[in-house]
Amino acid sequence: MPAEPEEIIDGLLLPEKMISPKYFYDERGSQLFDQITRLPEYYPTETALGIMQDNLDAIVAIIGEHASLIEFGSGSSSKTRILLENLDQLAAYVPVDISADHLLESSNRIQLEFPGVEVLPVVADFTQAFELPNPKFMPLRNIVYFPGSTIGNFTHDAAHHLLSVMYQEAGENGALLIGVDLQKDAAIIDRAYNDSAGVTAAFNLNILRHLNEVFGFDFDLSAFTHNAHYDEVEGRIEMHLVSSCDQIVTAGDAEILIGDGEAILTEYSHKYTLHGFAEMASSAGFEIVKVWTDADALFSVQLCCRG
Ligand code: AVJ
Repeated sequence: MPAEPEEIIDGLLLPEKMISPKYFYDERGSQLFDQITRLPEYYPTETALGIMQDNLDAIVAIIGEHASLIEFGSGSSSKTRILLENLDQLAAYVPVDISADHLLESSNRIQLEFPGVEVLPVVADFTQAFELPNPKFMPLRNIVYFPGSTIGNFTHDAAHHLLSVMYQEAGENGALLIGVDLQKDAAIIDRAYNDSAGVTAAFNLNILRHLNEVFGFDFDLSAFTHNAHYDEVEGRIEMHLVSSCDQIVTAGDAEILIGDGEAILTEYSHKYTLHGFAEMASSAGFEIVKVWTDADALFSVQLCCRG
């Protein structure tokens, strides 16, 4: 990850302080997120995987043979393996991630596991258009894969922009296979981000430890508490770190005053209605060809084609 303390300081000097959720994922943060995915309260991961398993034949048939699978974000999860194991004669697997170390390590592992698939990692910030590699075998179509409902981290404008980038990268005949978390009973969502074991709280606080370690901040982790709550009007989880006293945090020459009870926004996790997501996808050029959900309609996996 490029070192950008100025960007972080700018966010902390705003009237409504914020830190980008991309800073959650240092090594410890990735481990904690892994633990989150196994929590009984955190329904998205298990539900998404269940949807993929239950509809694997249909998903594989729609994607077809000789596709190139382009995964936005790091590709080491079980949601990637299930496709690599089942797609017919994949032309290539192209994981795209901004963090080179993590990307190259996990692509090496995937390459060893799937010697018959050409693995072509791309180090890039996928929120902007980037160049795709040329596989040895010409793919019949590109399938952009974005499984974890990471789209939820983006505001509606940014999500729309990201979908436009995906549209461009999908190319002629291309498609997008995307996980989208759905609006539902607020209590279920609140529980998923306020687990009883406190793993989400530790994940949230770890962002400060990460900033201390990499960018030289002096955050006192014991002076902040985790707060996550579902805003039904906005249709999103808003996750904050709340200061439990008046304090001054420094990084180099910068001084950041944080008041008692003041909150730093660390993450949005937007939940969509089927209609709301379809509208946004179509404004980026996509047509929704198929929507798969679980029996309780907690989560969706959607196939969007270039219209
Ligand atoms: C990885 C962005 C999909 O929004 O649910 C989990 C991150 N944050 N618990 C989500 C997260 C707190 C997760 N995403």
